[in-house]
Amino acid sequence: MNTIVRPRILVARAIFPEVMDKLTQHFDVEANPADDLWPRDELLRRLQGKQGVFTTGGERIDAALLKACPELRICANMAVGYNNFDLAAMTAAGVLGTNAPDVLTETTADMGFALLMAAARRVTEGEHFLRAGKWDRWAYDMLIGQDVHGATLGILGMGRIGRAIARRGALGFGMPVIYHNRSRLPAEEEAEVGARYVSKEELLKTADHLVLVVPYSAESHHSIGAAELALMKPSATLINIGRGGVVDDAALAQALREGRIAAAGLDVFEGEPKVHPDLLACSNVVLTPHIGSATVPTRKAMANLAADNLIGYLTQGKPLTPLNPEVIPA
Ligand code: 8YV
Repeated sequence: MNTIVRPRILVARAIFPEVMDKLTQHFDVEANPADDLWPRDELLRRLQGKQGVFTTGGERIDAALLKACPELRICANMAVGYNNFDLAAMTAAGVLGTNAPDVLTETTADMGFALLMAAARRVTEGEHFLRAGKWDRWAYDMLIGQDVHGATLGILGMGRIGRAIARRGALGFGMPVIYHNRSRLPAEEEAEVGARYVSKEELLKTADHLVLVVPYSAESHHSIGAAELALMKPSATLINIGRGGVVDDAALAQALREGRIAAAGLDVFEGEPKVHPDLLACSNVVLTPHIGSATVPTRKAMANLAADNLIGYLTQGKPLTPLNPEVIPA
């Protein structure tokens, strides 16, 4: 009698039970229900003999890991960003990488706007003030901030999420929208999202609210540092929903402390989950723990997409959102 050998996969973090159920219909699954953060050597050990791994963005997949796990064929990230993957090393090793694009675009754009509004209108600062029992009278300048409607919205990084933010600003808040990106959008796309292309310098000098949606890479490291912050208006706000490391957090804290920009809203940090102590000490920054995609429907859609990539590739050779399709056997 023939026994069908099912592919073996590792799910590196705890995920939705229904997604685990779907995976176990197709694979022998080693899971992590306790949601432990496995040290690298434990991840390597658990990956032995596995053909696939479900990652969530925190697990580094590089040449050394791939060499130590020769049976691995696919790493499916439950994130649109994949700076945890050394994609060149994966391609060289013939290992497929997949990410989770599109399903989180609108949710993450909502979060960008939430941070923008909270920072500009000093929402969390106001709440802390109230809870601390400091609200004992009206004052003409109590917690006055900056307008969002009609102000100039700047966007650095005009991918899917950048375009969704542009649409919100232009259509919902009557904001003139300017952007800078490595490559300029075609004219019809610019018109559709209501955005005008400018140089990075003009973006920094002109934006009232600047939203960063840039992936992290050696090239984007500290794209916003002391020199860039110095170009911004003292009334401006800076929002980062892209990746930590795109902003020099120490330089930003100094600019906020010295009032060289008005406020910031940050969902991502250099070296997260640690947050620079100087940022923690600033009252004019809204801080959230990397929750840009954290809604029930969106996190379920991301987990399902990662699972469907594993199922599609390991059972039929057909992943949904491959990053290096050149490794897929013809
Ligand atoms: C993820 C994200 O939740 O998709 C991304 O790139 O930043 C978030 O939506 C996070 O990366 C999981 O680690």
